[in-house]
Amino acid sequence: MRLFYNCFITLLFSFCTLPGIFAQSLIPAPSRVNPLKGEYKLQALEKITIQDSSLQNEALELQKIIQKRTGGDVKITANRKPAAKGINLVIDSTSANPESYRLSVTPKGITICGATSSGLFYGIQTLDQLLLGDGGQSLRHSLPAIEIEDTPRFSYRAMMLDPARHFIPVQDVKRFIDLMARYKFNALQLHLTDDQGWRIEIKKYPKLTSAGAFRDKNSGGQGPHNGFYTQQELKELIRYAANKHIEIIPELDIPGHTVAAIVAFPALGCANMDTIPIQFGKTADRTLCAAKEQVYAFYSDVLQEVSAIFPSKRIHLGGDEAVIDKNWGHCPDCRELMKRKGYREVREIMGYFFGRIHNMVRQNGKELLLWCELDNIRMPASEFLFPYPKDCTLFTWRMGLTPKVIELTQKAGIKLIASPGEHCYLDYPQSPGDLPEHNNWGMPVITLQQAYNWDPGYGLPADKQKLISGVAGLLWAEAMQDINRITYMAFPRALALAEAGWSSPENRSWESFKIRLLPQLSDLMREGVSFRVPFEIQ
Ligand code: TNX
Repeated sequence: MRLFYNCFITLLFSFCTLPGIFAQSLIPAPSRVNPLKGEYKLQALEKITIQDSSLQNEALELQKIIQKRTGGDVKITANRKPAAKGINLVIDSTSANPESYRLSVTPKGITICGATSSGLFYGIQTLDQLLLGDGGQSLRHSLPAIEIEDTPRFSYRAMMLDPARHFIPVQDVKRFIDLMARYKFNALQLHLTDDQGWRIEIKKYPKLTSAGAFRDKNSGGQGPHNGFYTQQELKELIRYAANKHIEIIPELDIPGHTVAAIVAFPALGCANMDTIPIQFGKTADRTLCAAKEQVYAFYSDVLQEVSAIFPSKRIHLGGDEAVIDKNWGHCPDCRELMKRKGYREVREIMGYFFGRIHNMVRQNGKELLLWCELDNIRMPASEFLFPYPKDCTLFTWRMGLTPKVIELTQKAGIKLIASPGEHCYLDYPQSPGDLPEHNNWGMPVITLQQAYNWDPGYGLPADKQKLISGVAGLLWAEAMQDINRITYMAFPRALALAEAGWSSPENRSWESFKIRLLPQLSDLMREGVSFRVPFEIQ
């Protein structure tokens, strides 16, 4: 009898993760959904009960959701004992995964039980999506009884914004954070420095922003080419994101993508580089000089300030697309360095450069994140060199190279975040002929279906994918001038990515996703979020 019962429950669970009336708007798909008998009448909903005031932030999030979805005003009360009525928010720390939760709706009341406040927050987002229902009505009066158990597949689920190329005002970043939180993303990477702008206040070097953050001299300091975040603004943004259970990770790209810094402080570049034109705002093949002590002293100061602003344990320092032969290969100081160190090839300087920088990162108590560049590898295999240290995390990004990068990082014991060009580059067009209107670097199309049809673990056996800690969707902004364009490019592909990062492969299917997407699109439209209507899938 018990066996029969277990089989029945298993069958029911697997049935219910397929498109069905019970979970018709849930993105990302939860681990288990179990429909129960009856419904909960929302008119009876008067209060949210929390165990203690440490859950006040989550209760306030839920209170806003209830107001928005039902029109009702509910009180928040703190009480050790769960209440017999209303919604109970509780912590059950016995769960192994800090982000997991259980949500149960019965005719008597609603309980959300999180492993931590993060798990609870995700349970609240799921309840929000249940209240959205099929998206067809704006206010809801009842909820079907249901039980949901949910745990994320990956612990790192990120989006990257690029205010360096076009500045994004703080209130727009907050709007984007709100959207990320709804789909259970937990990290926002901010690409703060590049050829087109230096966007973070550094108190010791005010010229970085006075010269490096304003590339349009004719607009009175306004507009998408100009602007930077003060340290105070960043701290406020970090606090805002933390309330939405999102960690902000700063990125300062080095040694390439550094024109804005070199414009402010020309001595940071290699000597005798006048042959490479430097035009602020345009990508130029300039890099930092790897031989000058001044460069290391400067970044030591910068990293100290950045580390103090961001509580995140991680800092991203780029490492991509550095045109080293043209710079280090021709710079007398770098050639002298090569001689001193006995290097035969220019690319060996990269190990020296990041070796020194990485020590500074460690001294600040942070973990180094980098874009993985296979160009840095010396071939053939007999001379094989994978120059990344064990205690960094790499991002795989170049088109088609991810399986190779997984193999290499696995061998070297290095953690990996998956953001391959062919699925995660949300700056690429979503259909042929669609935006962006200028396509300087020949971007391929990434349809919603292509963004969705992706297993970040590449179907590998568990032990071969255990170092993959998550996914990241990238919104490079050379061609995005404001938040409306950013959300147009991000959505709905970010929902596909959210599901790749959160849901297990056995709970995912394109057919089911297409159905669950529709209520989400109505809701984004109701909220005035600009997104691309994926008319090709209907
Ligand atoms: C490559 S991805 C870059 C970015 C560009 C992007 C455009 C990476 C590590 N570097 O600097 O913005 O392509 O798609």
